[in-house]
Amino acid sequence: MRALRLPGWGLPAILTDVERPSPRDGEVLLRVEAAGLCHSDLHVLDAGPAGMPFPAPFTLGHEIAGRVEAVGPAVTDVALGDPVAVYGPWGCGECPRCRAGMDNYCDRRAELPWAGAGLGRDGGMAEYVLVPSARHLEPIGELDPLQAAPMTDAALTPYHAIQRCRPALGEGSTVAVIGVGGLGHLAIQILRAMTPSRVFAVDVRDEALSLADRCGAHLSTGISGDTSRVLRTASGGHGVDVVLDFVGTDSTLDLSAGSLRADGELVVVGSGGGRLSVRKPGALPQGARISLPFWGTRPELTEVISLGRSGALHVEVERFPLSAALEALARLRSGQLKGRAVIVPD
Ligand code: FEH
Ligand code: ZN
Ligand code: ZN
Repeated sequence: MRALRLPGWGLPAILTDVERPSPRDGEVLLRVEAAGLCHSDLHVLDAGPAGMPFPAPFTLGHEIAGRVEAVGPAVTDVALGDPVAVYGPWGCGECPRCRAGMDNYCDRRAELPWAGAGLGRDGGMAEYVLVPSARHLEPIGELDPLQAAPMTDAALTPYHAIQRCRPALGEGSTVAVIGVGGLGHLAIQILRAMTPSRVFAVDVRDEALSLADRCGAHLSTGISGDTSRVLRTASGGHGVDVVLDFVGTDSTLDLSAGSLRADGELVVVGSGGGRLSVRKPGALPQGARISLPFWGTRPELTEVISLGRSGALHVEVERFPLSAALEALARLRSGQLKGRAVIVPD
């Protein structure tokens, strides 16, 4: 079968043929219908020879939707042909976190030779994908797989981040969404669907700010030396209650700190590698809380797919056949994508 592979750490991705896997005890084989492309795939490809804490080669793709093609012995909770989305952060399955459906915070992460689908284990940028357990499969019903696949990360990650700071997102609150890309545009929709908070979108690109407006942002603004003043003014002068930083660079973290209300929450979602000094006195306001959420939980994926099926979420998708996956990677890297690239086996 065709697959987009990382052949080894520090090597470029290749489109190649690999053997189609067969499910063993407890495993499920899916025929892939869609696989989302994420900035983290670039981090995987750019990890260099030292790589990440799991071995290569493997097939890329951690945002997956498809249909059950075959099941291994003892698998009873899915049937052939079932349309499903895949929960991507596969943990050990035995620790208290995994038992609570929080594989994203598995206690044994450091011991595992993988982080999940397309992350040390073969992922979904292929014709078929092997899922280690049916517990990772979420039924999607009539939801378009090209919508469902990116929701497993691009929607699940902001959903998890938002759920963790819901108490700060009540009536009269304000929230800044910094970075209106694959995750940010869904964050705006989730905030509008689930909270009364007023949403301020920040991005450097005009087309991203237009997307923010379409997604329901109450205000959208570019990034300049004046942006924290704009956000402070829009929030009544005291700063925003929550900042969701989907970029995470030095400049966006500085902007976040300068825009946050006292006792506000700074949520760093983006892996831009930026630094922010945490000291008193310092750039952060009194009472500030900082969090670095990662992906989302298995129960939250059920909630996200339910939001998707209700029509409350719409993913801006740019479709690519698997045969053009390397072009999709190039377009992601050059910042030319409008929305989330989704790879479809051809
Ligand atoms: C996936 C794998 C590794 C790092 C970060 C990610 C995110 O895309 C998950 O939301
Ligand atoms: Zn991702
Ligand atoms: Zn675990």
